[in-house]
Amino acid sequence: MSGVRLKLEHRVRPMAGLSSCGDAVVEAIAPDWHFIAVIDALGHGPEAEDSARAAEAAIRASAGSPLETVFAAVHRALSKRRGVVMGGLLAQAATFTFAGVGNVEIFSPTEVNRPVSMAGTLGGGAYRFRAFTLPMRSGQRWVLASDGLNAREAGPLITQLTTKPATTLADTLMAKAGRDTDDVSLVVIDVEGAAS
Ligand SMILES: [Mn+2]
Repeated sequence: MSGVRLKLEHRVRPMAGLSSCGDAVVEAIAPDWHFIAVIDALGHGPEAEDSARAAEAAIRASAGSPLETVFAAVHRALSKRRGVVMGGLLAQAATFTFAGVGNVEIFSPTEVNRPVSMAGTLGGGAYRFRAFTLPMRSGQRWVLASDGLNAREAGPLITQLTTKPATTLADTLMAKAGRDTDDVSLVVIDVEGAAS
């Protein structure tokens, strides 16, 4: 993958008072194919966790496939379970592709326009798929998060902590922008060693 390295720092926690979690961060790798996704199953508790695990298994089973195929595989895997929303970044060669379905957040580096997630739910009813091709450069920091993270609070924190280690950012986001009323998941992706 042309010398590029993605350094990930992720956090996942269930909503206050619950032990099972319907959010998940998934990293799946195949030759020239590195996918990082945030999954948020509808609702909370064990059934939501079951959906998140089924979605993760579907991603792993389709590793190496085009992004649209991965989303379709997750959709099919959840036909008898609760639906999920999902956003993911696929790194191939020196390019990212983002796709999202439903309410998931992506925070892009300042010089890159933020792609948008499409309406819908995987596994539930219909969904729209659209992939965005994005530049990959050394020094970029991307953040994917579920709606358990308050995006209006998270955005300024990401800017303020731009020179801090990813662990500091991830911990601060959880502490200051994580909602107690929902499962929370986030992943900080630092791009190292790509052509800039
Ligand atoms: Mn949520």
